[in-house]
Amino acid sequence: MISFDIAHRAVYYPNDRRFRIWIRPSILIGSGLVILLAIAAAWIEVAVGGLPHIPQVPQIYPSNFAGPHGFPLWVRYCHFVNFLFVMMLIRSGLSILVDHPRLYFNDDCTPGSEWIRLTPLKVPRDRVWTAKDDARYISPLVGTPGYRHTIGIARVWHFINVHGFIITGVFFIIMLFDTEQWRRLVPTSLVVFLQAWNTWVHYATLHLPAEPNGFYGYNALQQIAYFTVVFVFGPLAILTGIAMSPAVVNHLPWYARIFGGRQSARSIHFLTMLSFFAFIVVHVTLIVMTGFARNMNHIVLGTNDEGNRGMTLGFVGIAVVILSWVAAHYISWNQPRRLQHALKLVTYPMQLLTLNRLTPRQEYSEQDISPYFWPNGKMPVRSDWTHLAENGFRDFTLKVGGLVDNPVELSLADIEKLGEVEHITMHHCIQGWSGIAKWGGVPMKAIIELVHPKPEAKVVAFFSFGEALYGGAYYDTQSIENVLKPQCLLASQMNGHRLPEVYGAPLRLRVENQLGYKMVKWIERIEFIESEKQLGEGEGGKNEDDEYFDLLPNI
Ligand SMILES: Nc1nc2c(c(=O)[nH]1)N[C@H]1C(S)=C(S)[C@@H](COP(=O)(O)O)O[C@H]1N2
Ligand SMILES: [Mo]
Repeated sequence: MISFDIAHRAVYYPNDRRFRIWIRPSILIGSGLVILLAIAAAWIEVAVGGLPHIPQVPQIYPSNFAGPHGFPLWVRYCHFVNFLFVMMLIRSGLSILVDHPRLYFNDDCTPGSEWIRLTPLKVPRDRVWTAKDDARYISPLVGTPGYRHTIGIARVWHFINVHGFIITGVFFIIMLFDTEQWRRLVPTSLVVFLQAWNTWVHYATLHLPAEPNGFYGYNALQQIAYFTVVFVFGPLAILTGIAMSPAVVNHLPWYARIFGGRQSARSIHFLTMLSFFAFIVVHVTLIVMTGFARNMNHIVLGTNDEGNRGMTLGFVGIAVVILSWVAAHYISWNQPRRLQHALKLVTYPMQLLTLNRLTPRQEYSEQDISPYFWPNGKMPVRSDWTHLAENGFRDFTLKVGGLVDNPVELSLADIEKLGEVEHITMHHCIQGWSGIAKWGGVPMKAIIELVHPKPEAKVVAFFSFGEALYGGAYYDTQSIENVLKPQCLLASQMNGHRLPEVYGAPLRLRVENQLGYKMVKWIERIEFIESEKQLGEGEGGKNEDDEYFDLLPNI
């Protein structure tokens, strides 16, 4: 059970729960104009030439449709479970989104450069404002699990359901082409586009065109809409989701560029969600308006009659979907640890085999460095850290010990002598923002060669001077194997200067194939251990323990 004590309430259920959406006026006006133009064109066409004729869609009528008519069981099954998964993806996605309630088309995420924000707040520039401060509340009626800063559990739902979504999608597409059903969805002649326009002209001028019986075929607009949902929105959602993975983007920076960059991919991911949602609204409206009982029999029972059974069962199906949200809510707050472990069971082995193998190797140029870099985490308040900070960390020593042959205590000057390197990389926070910076420091590999871990040491733990969100010292762990990969640094420099206090002075970790919370700031000491299970709650880090984040966040 997640406690709702004062500290947790302050985070999950803050006083400021206002919901505001701001959209960049040019985007609002631009998209408004496109819609208005399309509607105006329809009215003008009707005024000039009358309502256009909509001929029969050629490809799918009883006379020339070779395969079985109607909706086989697998179509009806996919339709239902896909609805279940998509709704869960939307709800958990909204919880993830409001953890950084701003969307950009640039990878710097400079406040003010967003095209949409779901917060009434502008980022204050006169004090430190962390990305966690910026997270917003969302009602559990809309989001799973909802409230504020529940991104750990929201990700569990998102990633569990995305497996169902992808498996259903792949199965559906294979079956489409294995049967004649693909002919319903895939436009096979250019005439379809003309017919689609004519159908639009009918709708836009408030006429209901004569409907083909969907049991045999769709009108052209419908066909294009269904085609787009299956063959464009679905794949686009998956591909832009992958473009947010630090392991992928840091190995193959060009992959994110296909979508205009990492943040543009996140924006497209969001727009795809909106398109799915808009589709569902229009789809359901038209289903109701064009013979609800018959349509429901088609898709629920696979029959083509006017009885009520499909409708009734359909409502039961909708009730099941809504119950799944209630159940997810209940499980989220009562069994968060089990949920975290359930996801780990699926994704941990799979990530070890796939994303985790991608070695970080990105190199941006000086011009790419972000003018603004969101800070995160609580500045240390411990007196030993503040004293060290007062004289520029000259007296700081880093203790590296645990299961090693040669425990050491190193000053910043000693560390520097191990050989410093620099890289310009993109940082990915779990909350969704990114930023590019130049980091300088000593590769963890050099530290490992110096201390020489014993064979039983498998994990390296980084302990911070700073506290975590709900109190207690911040720490995180890495497998030794991962810190031996390129671009894993104990960084003491940022953008050519000594690491600023806010960004983790005197030392912070950089692990470019994982999310930001793995990169402990204000490092106090390093310890080699057998397993992460020995520390804290045993989940591998303070955020993993307290906020149910993943042990291995390659995505
Ligand atoms: N000690 C400590 N380190 C921390 C955190 C924290 O809260 N405490 N937050 C992490 C998170 S969530 C991120 S995204 C990065 C942020 O690094 P930045 O402040 O340089 O952007 O630091 C990570 N390291
Ligand atoms: Mo983060």
